[in-house]
Amino acid sequence: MAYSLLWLIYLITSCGIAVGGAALKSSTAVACSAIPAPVVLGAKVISITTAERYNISLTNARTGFATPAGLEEVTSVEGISVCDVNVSLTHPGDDDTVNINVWLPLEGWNGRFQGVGGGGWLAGYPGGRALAYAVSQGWAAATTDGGNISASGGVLNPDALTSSGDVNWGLLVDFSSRALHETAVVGKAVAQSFYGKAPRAYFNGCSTGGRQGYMLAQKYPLDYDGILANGPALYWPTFTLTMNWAHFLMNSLKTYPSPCEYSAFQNASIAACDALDGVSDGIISDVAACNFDPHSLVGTTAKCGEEEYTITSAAATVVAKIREGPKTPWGTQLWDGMDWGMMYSSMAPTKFVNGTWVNQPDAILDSWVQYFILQDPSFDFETTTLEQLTDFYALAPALYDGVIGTSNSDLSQFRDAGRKLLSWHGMNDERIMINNTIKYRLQVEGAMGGNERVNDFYRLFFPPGVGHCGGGRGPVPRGGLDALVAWVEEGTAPDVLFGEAPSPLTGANMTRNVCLWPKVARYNGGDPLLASSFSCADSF
Ligand SMILES: *[C@@H]1O[C@H](CO)[C@@H](O)[C@H](O)[C@H]1NC(C)=O
Ligand SMILES: *[C@@H]1O[C@H](CO)[C@@H](O)[C@H](O)[C@H]1NC(C)=O
Ligand SMILES: *[C@@H]1O[C@H](CO)[C@@H](O)[C@H](O)[C@H]1NC(C)=O
Ligand SMILES: *[C@@H]1O[C@H](CO)[C@@H](O)[C@H](O)[C@H]1NC(C)=O
Ligand SMILES: *[C@@H]1O[C@H](CO)[C@@H](O)[C@H](O)[C@H]1NC(C)=O
Ligand SMILES: *[C@@H]1O[C@H](CO)[C@@H](O)[C@H](O)[C@H]1NC(C)=O
Ligand SMILES: *[C@@H]1O[C@H](CO)[C@@H](O)[C@H](O)[C@H]1NC(C)=O
Ligand SMILES: [Ca+2]
Repeated sequence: MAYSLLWLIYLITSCGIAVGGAALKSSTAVACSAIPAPVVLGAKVISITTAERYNISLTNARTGFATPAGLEEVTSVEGISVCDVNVSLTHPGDDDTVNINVWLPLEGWNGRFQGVGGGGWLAGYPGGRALAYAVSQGWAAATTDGGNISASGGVLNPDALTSSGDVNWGLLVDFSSRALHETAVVGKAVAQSFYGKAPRAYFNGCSTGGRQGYMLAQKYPLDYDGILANGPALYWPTFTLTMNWAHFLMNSLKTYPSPCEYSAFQNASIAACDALDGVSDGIISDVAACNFDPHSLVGTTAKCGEEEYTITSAAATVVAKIREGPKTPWGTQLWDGMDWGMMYSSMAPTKFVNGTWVNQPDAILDSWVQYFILQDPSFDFETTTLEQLTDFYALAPALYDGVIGTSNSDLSQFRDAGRKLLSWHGMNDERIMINNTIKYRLQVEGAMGGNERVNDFYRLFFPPGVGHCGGGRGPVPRGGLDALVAWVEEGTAPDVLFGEAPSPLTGANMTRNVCLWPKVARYNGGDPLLASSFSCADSF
């Protein structure tokens, strides 16, 4: 009896059948130290290093979830043990080195692989902080430095230009797409070697990570079974310029509003438009109905503790033009603007220096102009004229849409292979305007049979009041990855994403279901803090 039970357990484990939710290693599995260098087409593997590491604890592990408080939720991870794998590769002719870091849980593998995306000019975060939480949840996970185009995510490395001052195309291609594909290839291959079984594969990213997810769906549609891609930095060449619009405005109007003045505009826009969606909950959900006029504040006093400012017409003009978005000297719209309700102080930050408020330039944007548009790292964006800016809007997509635009609307391979793309974008994203994502979505709908047919493989959600990858005032979607897994593996397509945040009015826990775009959450009466007081509808 005892003997046959043991035999049965042996049979089950040696066939790699999942027991108790965890997939066990199959008989073709190899030891961590014996994982072979994967074959990566178009690249040459320089090295593979592996090490078993036991009982790792981290207090600052990134969860990959958005949080009401800000971009990055961190948590403690305790006592995980992994096979840590680094694969370095290069592309003959490009003189580059791409480092890929894979963590494979030694116990409790859930049968899945997760590619973890980056942010700003960082393709990812090798070294463990980005992988530990996924591993603690049973995932094998990988991330890449994407060739290391930047060490900080803001300023680019000098080798973004070659020694002769040309654009380092190989490195740009690595960052844009190639290293993302290779991370999937390498991560899945080493997981398969180590466990003896091919994993299901998912991608998880926001901002640059969101762009990476869309790029994978467009260019490498077979790499992942499911892609979670939030707050995506699509149309990178042009949208990145638009992130600099507020800085340009402040410089050209020589007006640098303090965070307190910006807060007064944000509060007044919310006061004017909160109720238009049917419920005064401190959140503007119906942004299209909001016609706030910032000039209505001119002459009033913004007061924050001891600080007091009289709102000037110039400050109101800065805010009005942030909403409007960039225009040429002759008034043609260059790109979209930012909706009302925005946290301006994190989009157009100013700082207090020598008794006065000054611009706080954004290195991500400045380096895009310096290195890639002008190949002149010494160029001072602070002095840009509107004529120059208009030129940049023409040049940037002409030069770079093909490599990093992430705007190809043909997702037919992705769709036909049964892959799923889940995406949300905070309506008060203070870095990437939602119209950027809506523009892409409408392009895909135009190319691929309209809204409902696109919903079969690509679902999009716009949580009201939510900032860039989290933060802001509105309920932040939670559990997107679980929803994606259920969609891929059980076929249950999500119609809502569950969101939560402290109420901006009282701080009490507020829940809300974010509806599948273009549906909106209509208030039916009852407690506005409860998701059950709303239902998804065509209009407010
Ligand atoms: C892999 O690289 C990371 C840094 O990116 C390093 O912290 C880690 O020790 C390396 N692991 C192995 C097995 O070489
Ligand atoms: C794991 O590490 C913790 C401290 O980080 C320690 O208290 C514990 O004894 C370790 N467990 C094992 C099995 O080594
Ligand atoms: C990335 O580049 C920076 C600056 O050149 C350098 O300090 C850093 O060591 C590089 N990191 C890797 C992983 O190559
Ligand atoms: C805006 O409203 C918040 C409360 O939501 C408050 O803390 C802040 O002081 C207000 N800003 C101004 C300038 O009054
Ligand atoms: C977004 O696009 C819509 C439709 O074109 C437009 O009406 C709206 O003003 C745009 N919003 C912003 C903030 O630019
Ligand atoms: C602030 O004032 C100091 C002393 O006059 C000066 O050295 C410094 O450059 C000033 N900083 C800025 C940003 O103007
Ligand atoms: C908010 O309420 C939801 C639903 O009841 C619950 O799942 C969540 O844990 C609560 N969050 C907080 C911070 O209390
Ligand atoms: Ca409202």
